[in-house]
Amino acid sequence: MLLISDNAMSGINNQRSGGTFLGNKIRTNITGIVAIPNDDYRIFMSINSDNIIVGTGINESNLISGNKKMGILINGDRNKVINNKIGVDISGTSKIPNEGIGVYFAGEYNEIGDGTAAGRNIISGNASNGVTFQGGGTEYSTILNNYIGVDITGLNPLGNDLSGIVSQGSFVTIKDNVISANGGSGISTNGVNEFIIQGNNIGVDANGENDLGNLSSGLAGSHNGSTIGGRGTGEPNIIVNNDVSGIYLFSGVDNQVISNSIYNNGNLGISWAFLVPTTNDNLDLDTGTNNRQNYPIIDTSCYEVNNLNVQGSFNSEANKSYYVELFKNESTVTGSIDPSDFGEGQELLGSVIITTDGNGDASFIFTHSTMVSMGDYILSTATECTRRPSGCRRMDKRYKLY
Ligand SMILES: [Ca+2]
Ligand SMILES: [Ca+2]
Ligand SMILES: [Ca+2]
Repeated sequence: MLLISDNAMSGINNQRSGGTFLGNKIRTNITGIVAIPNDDYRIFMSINSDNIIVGTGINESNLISGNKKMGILINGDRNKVINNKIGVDISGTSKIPNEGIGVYFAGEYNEIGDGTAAGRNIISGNASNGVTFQGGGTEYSTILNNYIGVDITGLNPLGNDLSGIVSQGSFVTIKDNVISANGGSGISTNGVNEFIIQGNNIGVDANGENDLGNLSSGLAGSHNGSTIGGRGTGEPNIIVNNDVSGIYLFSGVDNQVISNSIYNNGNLGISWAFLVPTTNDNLDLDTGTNNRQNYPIIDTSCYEVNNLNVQGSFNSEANKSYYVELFKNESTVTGSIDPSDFGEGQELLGSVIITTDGNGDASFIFTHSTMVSMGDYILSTATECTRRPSGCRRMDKRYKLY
């Protein structure tokens, strides 16, 4: 174990390929509970090469906290950052902020966390973003099963001051993380493409229970062709309690939003248009964010003896198939019931696939046998099946169940 503190330059600056760094404490004292003050404006670890492993198993975790700039900077491929504490103390329960980003990487096949609980990084308490990736060459990199903005238990807030993850690269998978209690958005994107966001708790603790909302949106920005959630086991995200929207996309097309639990966010569950709902247009010829996909209309919704029956209609592009998902919002989750009559989707009830006719029209009937409560709201989304789909979400107070 090394104590790497009070250096005039980077704690470690690796220009070689290959290597492992284990059990170090960087910029803290030997007990790992206080930062060592100094005037060093360098970073802990600069990796300008490939195939470096930072941390592995028990007792091999690095403590990377209290630095004047970033915690870890990676400009290379196939590096692994596993089981480190970055921006927190040795116990993982209080902040020792790095003054810059916790982990920054540019390069392909980099791994932040390995998907296991043992390999999880705690990336919290930093004075900037938790994780930032950038550039055109971030393909196949993964951010798996980390705690970003919460403590080592996953239950208490230790937010990074800005966003949890800032994505300025493409083809990155963000899966099974807790991304909560950060000062900006949970995930912020900027003109990126084809990234996958699945199985994350965004704005809530590791158990999916207590409110640890991010102070902006759950996911906000500009991106194309992304997959947010999915129909497979473990693929939907929980996006709740965030101060602005659940998902707030400024621009970009072909983003699919499937089967996520989105509720109790300050504004809309999903916003394609600067925080105001989009309106439907005949044949859905309009363009813009996610091509302003039309939403389904719930015409009737009735519930008796544990049987919910929903009948709806839909108009979009002619002769295409759409995947309609039906959600409910519990009446007690007041943050999901928006003044606009549009809302959020707390619990997925099920789905139907419909095909529009030559006029772009389709109708649907959905039945559901499990319990919904009087006063709950029913809402729906539509996602195009045949190409990279779009999604939209509507809750209408008229279909409150009495
Ligand atoms: Ca809301
Ligand atoms: Ca439209
Ligand atoms: Ca359209």
